[in-house]
Amino acid sequence: MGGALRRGTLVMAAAVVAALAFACGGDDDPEPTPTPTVVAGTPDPSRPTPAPPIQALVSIEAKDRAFEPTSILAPVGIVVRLTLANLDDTPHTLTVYADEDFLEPLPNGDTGEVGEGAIAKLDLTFEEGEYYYRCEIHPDDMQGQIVAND
Ligand SMILES: [Cu+2]
Repeated sequence: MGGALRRGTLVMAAAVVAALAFACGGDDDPEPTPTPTVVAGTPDPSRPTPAPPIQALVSIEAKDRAFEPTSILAPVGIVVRLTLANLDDTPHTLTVYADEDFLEPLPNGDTGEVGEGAIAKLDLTFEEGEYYYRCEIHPDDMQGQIVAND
């Protein structure tokens, strides 16, 4: 009887040691965080990248040489489609910048000239912060601000 009890205790002790060793082994070598790869340049037409889904829509009008609205709240981290409807009889652009001095245009943030009666779109993903847009043809008259947050 006594011998069987000792054997059981020894087996228990061995199991505890194994569990501790396993726990310690799990602590080192954390998985390295993969660095996001940014692919620049012209997309390869033979391997089209599926566009991310549009998840928010913001409509902007250009009328009487003014934007409406001139202040936009945008969500962070999803694709926001900005449309510019030009209701004037003169061309406008919708051009988005990361700074209020209009020195850092966003990639893919410029519609180019949008003619009379035409509609153009920009698909942008914002990080938290403030962005600024203007018409490149009437930069003093036509400006607006985008505030992006969660
Ligand atoms: Cu304009």
